[in-house]
Amino acid sequence: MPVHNQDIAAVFEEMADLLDIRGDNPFRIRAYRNAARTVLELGRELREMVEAKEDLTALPGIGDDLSRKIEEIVRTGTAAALQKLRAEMPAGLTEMLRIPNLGPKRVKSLHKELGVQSLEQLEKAARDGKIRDLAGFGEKTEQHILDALKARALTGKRFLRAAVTPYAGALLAWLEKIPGVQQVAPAGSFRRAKETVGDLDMLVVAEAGSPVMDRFVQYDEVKHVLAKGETKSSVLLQSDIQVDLRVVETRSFGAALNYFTGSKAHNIAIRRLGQQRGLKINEYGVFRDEKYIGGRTEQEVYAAVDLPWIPPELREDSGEIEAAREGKLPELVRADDLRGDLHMHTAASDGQNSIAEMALAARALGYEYIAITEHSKRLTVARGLDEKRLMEQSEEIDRLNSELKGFTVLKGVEVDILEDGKLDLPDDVLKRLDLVIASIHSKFNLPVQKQTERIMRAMDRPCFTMLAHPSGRLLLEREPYAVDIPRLIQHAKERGCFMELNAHPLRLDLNDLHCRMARESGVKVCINTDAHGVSDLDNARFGIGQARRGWLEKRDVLNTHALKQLKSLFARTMGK
Ligand code: DGT
Ligand code: CA
Ligand code: CA
Ligand code: ZN
Repeated sequence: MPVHNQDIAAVFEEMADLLDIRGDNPFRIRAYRNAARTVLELGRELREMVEAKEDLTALPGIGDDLSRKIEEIVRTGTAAALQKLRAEMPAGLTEMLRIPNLGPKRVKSLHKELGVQSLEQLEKAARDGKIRDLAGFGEKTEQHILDALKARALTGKRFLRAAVTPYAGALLAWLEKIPGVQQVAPAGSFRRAKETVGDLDMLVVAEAGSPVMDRFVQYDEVKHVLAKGETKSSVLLQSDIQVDLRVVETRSFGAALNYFTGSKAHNIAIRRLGQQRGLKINEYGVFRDEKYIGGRTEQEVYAAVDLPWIPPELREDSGEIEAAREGKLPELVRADDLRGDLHMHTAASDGQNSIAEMALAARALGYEYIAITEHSKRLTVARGLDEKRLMEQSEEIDRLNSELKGFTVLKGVEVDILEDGKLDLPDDVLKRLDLVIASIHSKFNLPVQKQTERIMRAMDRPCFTMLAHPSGRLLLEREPYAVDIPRLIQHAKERGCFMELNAHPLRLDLNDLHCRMARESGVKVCINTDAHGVSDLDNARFGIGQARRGWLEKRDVLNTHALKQLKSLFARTMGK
């Protein structure tokens, strides 16, 4: 891994902290802190300056000693002096520094006065009420420490995007109403539409004197305040979701939004493009020779490095920058491109509503068609349909269609793929339907080759329109089964059938990479909600987010097509 300026600054910061805890010479400590800042704000990579044998002592605050240390860090990734300091001090002290509200001064006094040298001892001291009596602490700080330790135990915990969405919406609306607040935006993985979110990042532009931070930490849903400052605060909501809020100036809004939207890899790549042009790009703006030249909008940031604006869902440094440079960014599919939903259940199997109720709800969303796709008989827990009940349902759909104007209910099924790759209903029954969705609900543990071949055999049956939830994963709950998705995509291409992107927030299956693969192979992806009730139809938006992360355009998505076109695409998959 090449060493970046941030890495060098991090070494100096940690050295300053450790020296501070040890009670070292304040001038020495300040020298390291200043050096860290110089390094961070430098518009060029020190690594390159070292390679070019440039004189680093020409930089402000960098003397012989620091210049040698920079060379050492570039060469080895760390500094022997830091290793020595770490070895001299209990490891727990460094960890304690990462707790918001605990700076070197406080860590030092916890260590000296109470003998605390680990997070466990810190927690015990706080629980025993020993910390409140230390000079400079108090009861409130003691509680903050306990809260932060709890939050720390929770970090690593992730939330479904769908679980944080209502919280994000409510908080944004509430922030907007605070006096002096001019602009509010979500950032981070949430804005990139990742299927799971570690914490929520929010950005605010506010006039000077706006009470935004005071109000933020008083928000109803706040359980703990983890840190509160003028430009940055963090809280834990009742739901245990952490929210980081940053307040920025108008002229920095675009630059900050770009920075805090990430991903980190994308940021680093953009910043490097800036460096190549002699620009410094950070969360405050775009700078040439310390002079602000832009950053009010994200467009200004991208324009500074000769790129068009890049949609957040693509910002993973996985080819989007090259595509942007060549003018080949995809025109991503949008929610209002969808014309229907082709996977849903009704009360006939394990759903909650009637066919008519599903149809009316879908029409209210602006759709032109839906498909009813109940489970097949094998799935007894879901009251799967046998041939007789399926044919009865067909008649009900015919009756309904004759009443509905400008809206069509298609006849489908979600048929189980049996262990040998046969389908759970006979071909002559399936043939009478408009489409056949097939999926796996048993034998998840087959070896990868067997599982893949099982599904390929199913695809080769005379009636097979699309494979539903292809990997079987349940986010945060169940890993995908072992299956070779690229091979399935290839087979779907040859067979002329389709892949589902199941939009259920727990599934989002296909994943983004496989969506991209399907697009590149020319296999259309169908965004289906798998709704079990009318309110589930709304989940399509999560499928759209995932499709966009997968670079899909309107034409790559099956259910953006008009009914007529759809029917001819289906006919080929139904042996017609
Ligand atoms: P998450 O919360 O784990 O789902 O993922 P993110 O992407 O929201 O990550 P988070 O909350 O840690 O940080 C928000 C954004 O801030 C991240 O996407 C990029 C930016 N960021 C954070 N730390 C760094 C860093 O060390 N370097 C750079 N270049 N950007 C960073
Ligand atoms: Ca985040
Ligand atoms: Ca964050
Ligand atoms: Zn289903």
